[in-house]
Parts: sequence; C-alpha cells; structure tokens
Amino acid sequence: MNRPDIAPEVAAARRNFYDRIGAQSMTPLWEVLGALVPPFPHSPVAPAIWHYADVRERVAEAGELITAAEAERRVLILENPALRGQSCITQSLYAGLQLILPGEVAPSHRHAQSALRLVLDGEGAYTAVDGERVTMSRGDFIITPAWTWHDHGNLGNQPVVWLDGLDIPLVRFLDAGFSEKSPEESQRTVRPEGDALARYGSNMLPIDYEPTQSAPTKVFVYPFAQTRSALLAISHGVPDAHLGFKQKFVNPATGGSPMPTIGAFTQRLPAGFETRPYRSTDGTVYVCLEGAGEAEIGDQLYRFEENDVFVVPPWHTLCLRARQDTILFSFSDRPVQRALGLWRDERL
Ligand code: GTQ
Repeated sequence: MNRPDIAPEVAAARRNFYDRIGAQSMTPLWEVLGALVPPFPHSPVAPAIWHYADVRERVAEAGELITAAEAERRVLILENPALRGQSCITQSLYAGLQLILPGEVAPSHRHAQSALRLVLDGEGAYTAVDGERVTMSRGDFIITPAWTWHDHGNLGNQPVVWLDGLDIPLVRFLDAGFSEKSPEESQRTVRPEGDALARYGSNMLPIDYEPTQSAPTKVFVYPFAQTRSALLAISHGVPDAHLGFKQKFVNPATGGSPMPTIGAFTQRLPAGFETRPYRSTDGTVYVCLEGAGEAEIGDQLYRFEENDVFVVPPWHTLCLRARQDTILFSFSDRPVQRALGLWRDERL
C-alpha cells in the first residue's frame, strides 16, 4: 500500500516490525488488502490467439519426434503468454492441441480431471469412454468426465488433431488430483457406437436413471452436424446484441452443464454482425469452427479464421465481428463460478 505521507521513522519502525513478524511466518494484511480484495477482477491472464495456419506444422513436427504411445498424450500445450511455465490458458483451464497419427493409440487412463475434445483436423480417429467408442468428426464436442477410462486411436489414414480442454489448473489448485493407467492399452468396447447418445440423448432416459444435479452427462459426444443444424434453425429474427445466436451445451438428463467444472457454448454470428461489448468473470477459450472475423479483447484486435483458438481473460471486454457467417465453440469455468455464487457478466 502506498502511504507517501508517513514519516521516515514510522516507515522504518514498520519495516523492522514486518521483518520480525516475517521470521514467524506472518505478514501485515494492510500492505496487501487492496490486491487481495480488489474492487473488480485484475486477471494476470493475457488475451492471446493461436492461428492454426501458424501452428499446424509444429503439431505435425511433434509427430516426427515422439510416438503417441511414448508420449501417452502427444499434445502441444497452449500456454497463456502471461503465465508461461504453468501449463494453463487461464488460471483455471488448460488447453492443448493433440495429434494422433494413423495406426497410433493413446493408451487408456483415467483421472480426476475432466476433459473435452473439439475435433479440428482430419478423420478416422476415435475416443473411447467407459467402454464405448465414438468416431471423431470435425467440430464434434466430445467429453471424458472425471474418473472415466478413456483412450484414443486412429484407424484412418490421416493425422487427426483436436483441441483438448481440461480443468487441470483448477484440480491442481485444490490439490485433488488422482490418476491411474490401465493395464490394457485400448479398453474393450462393451457397447456399440452410438449407444450412449441413443440411450441418454434422444429425449428419453433409461426408466430407472435418476442423475444427481451435478452428475456429468452420459452423452459424451455432441455431434457437430446436430449442433450446426440447430444453430442454423434458431438463426432467425434479431440476434442477441451481445452474443449473437448463442447456446449452452447441457447434460440432457439434468439441464445442467455437461461437466461440473467446465461449461461449453456455441454461437452463430451472421456475416457482417458485430456484437456489443460484453464481459464476464469466466475467462473463456474460443475456437472458430466456421467463418472468419475479428475479436476485440480489451484494446487488442485479433483476426480469426477456421481452427484458430483465442482466449478472453476474465472481465475483459469482448466484441466479435463476423466477416463471414461464423460458428464459434467456447468453454470456461462458468459452472464452477455459478455453483459458488461468483459468476457475473455485464452487457455494455
Ligand atoms: O487425452 O487424457 O491434453 O490426460 C492432457 C492430459 C489430454 C487426455 C491432455 C490428458 C489428456
């Protein structure tokens, strides 16, 4: 705290006191109170963008240096430029680009961290979750809830790249992380592909199924074809001035978030549409699935195209401009903040 008015002998006495209590692992609140309890969020997170055209070659190079089996997960972490060395894109979220080459397997494991995948490039890979495989197509939003066995493989003839989003920093903050490797590299499938979506995602539920409110969804793929046609079908009338046509993904059995720690969203911005300035307390990672445009984050302007990933820090003002018809996917820690009564947004 800056107190320019205090006498030098008072300042010296205080410094002497701070040194003595410091030796007893104590420190005065009044020197840090303003930073501890700020009037509004001052995030250390910086806005940033990763242009897929610039990084795809680096992702491909990783494929020449290490196998998926040796790496366990061959991922280039997208590190927030203001938080280098911390393996995070915001203070609570992790993001990375995962590559799997034809014939490769990323071996089965499970962990307390929840994960999502957003498929960006290539065809023929699958993710297996709790005994069921899903073929990964571009734009598909796939989840592996906490403590579910999961492995990935590529049965096709193209490299496949997807964006991973995990709550790794949040779980690390809570020191609540556990993980386990499976003795079997690829888990045995016990249900045919499509079973979970038919059973839990078709406006019906198994007759005795009663999920708790925060239970993760049993539907673990939200196919882009369905998301896209739904977005097109609701894109009539006047778009929301701050969000365009924006939807949240839900657990169809509860209406809650697909996972308790990570919320996911998608929005369509018609060509030429420009959103009014908007901010919220959940720092958010965006992916451009279709179209192109500009994101103005605070005083920074970023041009985005397909497969570009950008991060909007907490309480930073965002304006989006669509140069073409644009579809964005995004994810954040909003369900955590809402559960704790912390989430706020502001339409400017
Ligand atoms: O696919 O299970 O990017 O465990 C980081 C940690 C992906 C995964 C990551 C993981 C995974």
